[in-house]
Amino acid sequence: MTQRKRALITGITGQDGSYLSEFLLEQGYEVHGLIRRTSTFNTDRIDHIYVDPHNPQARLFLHYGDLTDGTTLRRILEEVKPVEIYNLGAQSHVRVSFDSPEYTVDSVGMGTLRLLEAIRDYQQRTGIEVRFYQAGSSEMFGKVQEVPQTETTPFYPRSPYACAKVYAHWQTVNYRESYNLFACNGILFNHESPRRGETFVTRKITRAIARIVAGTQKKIYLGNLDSKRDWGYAKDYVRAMWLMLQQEQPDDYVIATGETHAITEFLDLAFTHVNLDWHDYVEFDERYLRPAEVDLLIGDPAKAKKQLGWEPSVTFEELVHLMVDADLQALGLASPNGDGSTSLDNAYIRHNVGSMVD
Ligand code: NAP
Ligand code: F7E
Repeated sequence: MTQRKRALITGITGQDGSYLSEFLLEQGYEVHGLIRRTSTFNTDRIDHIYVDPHNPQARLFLHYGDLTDGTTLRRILEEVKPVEIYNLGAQSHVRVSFDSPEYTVDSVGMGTLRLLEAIRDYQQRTGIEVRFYQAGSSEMFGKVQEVPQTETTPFYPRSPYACAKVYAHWQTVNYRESYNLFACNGILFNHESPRRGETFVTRKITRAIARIVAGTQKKIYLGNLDSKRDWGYAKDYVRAMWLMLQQEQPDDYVIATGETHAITEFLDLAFTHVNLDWHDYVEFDERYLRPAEVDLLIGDPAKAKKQLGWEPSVTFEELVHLMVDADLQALGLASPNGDGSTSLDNAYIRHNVGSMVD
């Protein structure tokens, strides 16, 4: 029997880590993930795919570790012997990175370097080729120097998080060029889903709407509503990560929809979906402002389309609706479709027949 391909994912408990795990398991991989020890459970997003490791059917395995702990990263690499590594672990909240800059840079920037060094050593000693994916971000474009942003647009990061991602990006390029490592940077624009962290603006809005409909919340407090983002669906974006590592040559790719929308447009679509007017519920709170803002992001995914055959499958409106529906359903409330189906069913299944969990 041929051995299963083994992948290691840092950040497996996050939004993308959970979707990527599902995707790789569907592709027949054995999946290993790095998890942090926390005083409360942090595996909600992957509990549904976890099987006890004593079970011969088990193909998902978890290992305690942290990107700030290089010794453990090396040990896990030796134990797991992965052929693909997806570096998704990060303190990923931009606003929080201004409050906790040192930790953010340590996990995002130095964490990537620690992992790259561990891979370089491992590959040189064993001769086993390891393919590496780095979770880069459109935040690296920050104060944008070009519209739309492509793989060649200069970076202008505007937060400790973005500065650390730029550092990780260039280290990844350097390890590719210096040590012949198969290393790819995905420059992913914002991608959302029902599993999006509750403090990012999209999920904060859709979760609040469900509570407003349920009568348990009256207002939602937000910061700057003027910024524009290129928002896609997370499940589409993890497929792009995998595609990058299946190419003949390593390269860097922008993954985006090519459309940009203001937060007010997200509010309009989301509240209208439940027949409410957002102006009646949204209040301003300056605590959510950032010392420096990224005003406009819009990516050009032409290279990914041409070389990877990748395209987004869910429109902006479908994304907003599927997120609202999922949060309504989580509270046991009916989706406005009224036929028992959800926008997620309608949007994603139409494009990608296959298993889905949300
Ligand atoms: P997320 O939901 O915030 O998940 C982050 C993951 O990283 C979690 O599993 C978290 O573990 C883990 N983590 C945090 N600090 C760590 C550390 N010191 N060591 C090891 N793991 C650590 O993020 P996401 O939205 O899935 O994004 C995945 C990656 O893509 C991140 O690197 C993010 O910066 C990047 N990215 C995201 C987007 C987007 O729009 N979602 C766009 C571009 C790039 P816990 O569960 O224990 O907290
Ligand atoms: O903010 C504004 C905020 O936190 C979007 C991360 O995944 O994508 C994400 O970073 C916009 C900003 O995402 C609130 O000022 C207004 O202009 O949802 P966000 P982000 O900062 O774009 C990139 C690509 C990543 O790489 C990151 O890891 O919304 N905004 N009011 C607010 N934002 C939040 N969070 N909360 C508010 O109340």
